[in-house]
Amino acid sequence: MKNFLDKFKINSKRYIKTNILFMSYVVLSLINATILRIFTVGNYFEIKPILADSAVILLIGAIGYFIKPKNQFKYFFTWNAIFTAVCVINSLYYTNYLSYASFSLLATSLQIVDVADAVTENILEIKDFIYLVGPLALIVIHTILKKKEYYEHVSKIEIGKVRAFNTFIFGLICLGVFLTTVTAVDISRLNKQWNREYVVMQFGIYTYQLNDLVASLKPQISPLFGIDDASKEFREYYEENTLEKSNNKYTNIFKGKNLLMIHAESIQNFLINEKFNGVEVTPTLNKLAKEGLYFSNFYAQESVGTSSDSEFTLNTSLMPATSGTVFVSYWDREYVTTPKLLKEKGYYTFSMHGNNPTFWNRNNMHKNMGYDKFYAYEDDFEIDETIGLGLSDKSFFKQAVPKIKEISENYDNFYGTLIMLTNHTPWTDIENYSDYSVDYKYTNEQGIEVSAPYLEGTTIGNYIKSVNYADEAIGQLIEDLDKEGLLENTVIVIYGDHDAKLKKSEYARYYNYDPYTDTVLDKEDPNYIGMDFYAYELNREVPFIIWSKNNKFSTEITEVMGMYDVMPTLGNMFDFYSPYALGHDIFSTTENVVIFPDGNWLTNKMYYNSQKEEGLLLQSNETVSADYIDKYNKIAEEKVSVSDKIIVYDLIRKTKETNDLLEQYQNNKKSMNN
Ligand code: GP9
Ligand code: MN
Repeated sequence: MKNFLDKFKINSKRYIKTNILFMSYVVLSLINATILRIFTVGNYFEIKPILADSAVILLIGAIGYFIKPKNQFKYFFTWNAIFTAVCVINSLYYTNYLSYASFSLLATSLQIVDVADAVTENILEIKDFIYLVGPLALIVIHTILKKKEYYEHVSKIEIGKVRAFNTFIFGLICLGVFLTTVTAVDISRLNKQWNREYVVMQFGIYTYQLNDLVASLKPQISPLFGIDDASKEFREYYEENTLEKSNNKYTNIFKGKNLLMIHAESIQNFLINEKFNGVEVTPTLNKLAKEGLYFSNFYAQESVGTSSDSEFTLNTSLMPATSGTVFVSYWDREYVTTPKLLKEKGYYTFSMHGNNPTFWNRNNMHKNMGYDKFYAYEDDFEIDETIGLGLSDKSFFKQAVPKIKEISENYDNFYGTLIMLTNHTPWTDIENYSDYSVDYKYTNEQGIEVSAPYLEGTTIGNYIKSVNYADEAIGQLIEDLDKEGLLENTVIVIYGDHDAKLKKSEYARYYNYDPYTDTVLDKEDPNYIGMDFYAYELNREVPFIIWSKNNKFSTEITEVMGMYDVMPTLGNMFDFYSPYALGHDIFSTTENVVIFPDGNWLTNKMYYNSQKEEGLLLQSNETVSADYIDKYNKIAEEKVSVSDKIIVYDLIRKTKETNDLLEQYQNNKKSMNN
C-alpha cells in the first residue's frame, strides 16, 4: 500500500509538473463559467453544471495533446479565449435581458449598433469584463513557462497520445457522472432551449452555448426535419383548443370603424395616475384610461425581439419565436394577422415610424404582415427634430396627421399603427425637451419652499420625464386628430410595447427616499421597500387602453391580460377572427393566463416562475393546488411549443396549401361527375 501511495505521489507530481499549461487552461475556463453563474443566476458551486462544464473543457482539451508542446499554447489559448468570449457576451446579455445569449440572435444583436448610446449608458459594467483575467493569466503563465524552458522539457517526454487518451477518458468520466444526474425534464428543456436560465443552471454555460449553436441552425435546417411531428402537434392542439367566436356585449361594437394603434415605446403602467408634486406624469393616458376601457393588468410577452416581438404577438396572437426573432429570422413565413383580416374587409392598412425602416427588418416584415404601406424615416418624414434614436414623437405625430387625413379621404376604413420612438432608453437628451420635475417640493418649518432632489439626475427620473414627454405627444396627436375630424369614426388603442428594463436598483430611490433628510432608507430598515424577482416581474406591466371619442366606457378591467389577447379582443369588437389565436377575447374568458416566452405564467391568482419551479400567490386569502400549477405549466408549454412550430415550419402556409389542393380536387371531381 505504501508503495502504491509513493508511486501515486511521484506520478501526480510528475503529471502536475508536465501539465501546467493544460491545467491552467482547465482551471481558468472553469472559473470563468462559475463566476458567470454566480453573477447571473447566483448559482454557487452546484456540482451539476461544474461537471458538465468540466466535461466540455476536458474533451476539447484532450485534442490539444496531439499538438507539439511548443505549439500547444496557441490551441489552449484559443479555446480559453472562446470560452471567455462566451462568458463576457452572456454576462452583458444577462444584464440587459435577464437571459442568456443565443447564436440565432447574431443578426438581431447587430441592432445594438443602432442603440449604441443605450448600450454604453445602461449595459456595460465592470463585472462583465472580469472574465478577461482568464486569458491574460494564461498569457502570463505561458511567458513564465517559456522562460523556464518548460516546453523543451515536456517535449522530451513522448507521451502526447497517452495524455490525450487519459484526458479524454477523464472527460468521459465527468460526462458519465453528470449524465447520471440528468432528468427527463432537463433533457426536454435542453431541447426546447427557451428556459435558458434553467438550462445554464443544469448544464453549465458551455454546454448551453454548444447546444444553442446547434439549435440556432434551426431556421435553416429544421424545416427539413420533423415536419410530420410538428404538423401532428399543430393539428391536435387546434382540435382540442378550437377558439370559439365570442358573443358578449362588446361583439361588433366597432364594426366598420377605423382603428389607430399607438405603439407606446417602453411605457410602463406604474406611471399611470402617478404624480410628482401633485402633477400627473401621464395626464393624457390617465384621461383616456378613465374614459375608455382600461386594462390595468396588462403584460407584454416579448422575448429578445422587444418592440418587434410585441408587434408580432399583438397582430397574430402567437408567441415570439423561442430562438431568434420572428421579424429577423422568420419574417418570410405566413401568418394570419390583424392587418390582413381587416384588409379582407376593405380596410387600407398602414404603419408609420420615425426610425430607419430596416430596423427590426420592418421593411420586409410589415409587408408580410399585410400593411399596404410602411411610412418610415427620411422617405416619408422630414427629420426636423431628433431626440434619442431618431425623429421626435411630437414631430412624428405632427407629420402623421395630414397623412392619416389623406388616407381617410381615399379609403372607407383604415387600420394604422403609429410606432413611437422618443421614450426609448437611454433617455439622456431629456433635459432639452422636458421641464417636468421629479424633485420633491415641500415647505420647511421656517416656511421656506425647499426642493429635495429625489429622482432628479437619476435614470429612473429621466425615464419618468421622458414618459411625460411621450404622454404630451400623444395628447397633441389626439387633439390634432380631433381638429381634422378624424376621431368621429376612429377607435384609438394604446399599448406599452414592453417595460423600460430599468434595473432593480433604480427603484430603491423611487420607493425609499426621504426628502426631509435627502437620504434613501437602508436595506435593513423594516420600512424598506425592496424589488425582489416577483415585484420586478409584476411591475413590468404596461398600459393598454381602448378609447373612442363618442363611447364613454369608463371601465377598468383587472383580469390579467397579455399582448396575445389583443387580437381576439379587438377581433370581437371589429368583427375579425383568426383560428390560430393563442390568446382570448378578454371579455369571454373565465380565468385568463398570460404566458411568458420563458415559460413563466401569470393568472389572477399566481405568478409562476417556471425557471425556479416556484410561484407567488397574489391574493392573500387564496391558495392554489398542485393540479392548478400543473394545468398552467402544461398550457404554457403547449402554447410556446405550438406557436414555435407554426413559426419554424410555416404551418399556416402549409395548411392553406393543403386545403387549396383539397378544394381543387373536390372541384375537379364535381365537374367530372357533371
Ligand atoms: C426602434 C424601436 C425600438 O425602431 O422600435 O426598438 P426596441 O429596442 O424597443 O426593440
Ligand atoms: Mn420597444
